[in-house]
Amino acid sequence: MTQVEEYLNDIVERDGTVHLTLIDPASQSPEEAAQIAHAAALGGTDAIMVGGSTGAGGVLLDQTLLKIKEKTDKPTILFPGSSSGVSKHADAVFFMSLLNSRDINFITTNQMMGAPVVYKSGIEPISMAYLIVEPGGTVGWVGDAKLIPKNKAEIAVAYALAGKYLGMHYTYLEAGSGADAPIKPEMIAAVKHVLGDNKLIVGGGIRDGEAAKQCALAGADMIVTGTILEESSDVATKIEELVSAIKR
Ligand code: 1GP
Repeated sequence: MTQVEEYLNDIVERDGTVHLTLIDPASQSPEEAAQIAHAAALGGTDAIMVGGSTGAGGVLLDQTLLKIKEKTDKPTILFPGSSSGVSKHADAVFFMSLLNSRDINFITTNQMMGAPVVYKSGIEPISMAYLIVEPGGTVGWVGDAKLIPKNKAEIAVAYALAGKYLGMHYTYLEAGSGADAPIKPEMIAAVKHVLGDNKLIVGGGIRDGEAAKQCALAGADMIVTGTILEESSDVATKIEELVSAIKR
């Protein structure tokens, strides 16, 4: 385990739950992304995830990271949709495999292409099982996921165990960006129960403090919010609402 992973795990120990702010480089200019990151840091977020399913690589990704780093010293963690989502300007990368994809590209091939870039750049890989649950949104479609039915906690549990036995430290239950509702508490609780000390991230469709709190109470170690911040006119206040709902 190294720096960023340790930093996140320490916050889970201390505060109960981590808040992660997701910024998709394709959704705004690098300067606007940096403003969101700055406001999110003021509001109490713990780290900035950077990535997206489409158009989130290359110069735009590099510039977005550089601008974010000018505005905040919170760790930046890549959330790549493919091998093109890797940038040397980040602190860490969620090195993830979309375990319920039908397409081997999202299970091992992009990982094979991205791994040498991660190795050479020295950014920290954090191994993660990525699981997409209904409705799945854009990432479900792009990743050709065989979506886990939202009421079938046992399927999510079986995938989470497989990820854990394969050695992945983190498990991400994803409802899809902009989902109409977050992952159900019953599924979160069942997955956390088998994960034990392994960390569980939950995201997709979390729009307010109450929803974030329900996820945290059910067993999520980390909460991700993206869309609501892009839509908010006062990001710092929105983050404060989310953070105060999930921290001890
Ligand atoms: C998407 O889970 C994240 O990968 C965040 O979802 O945009 O709905 O917050 P939202």
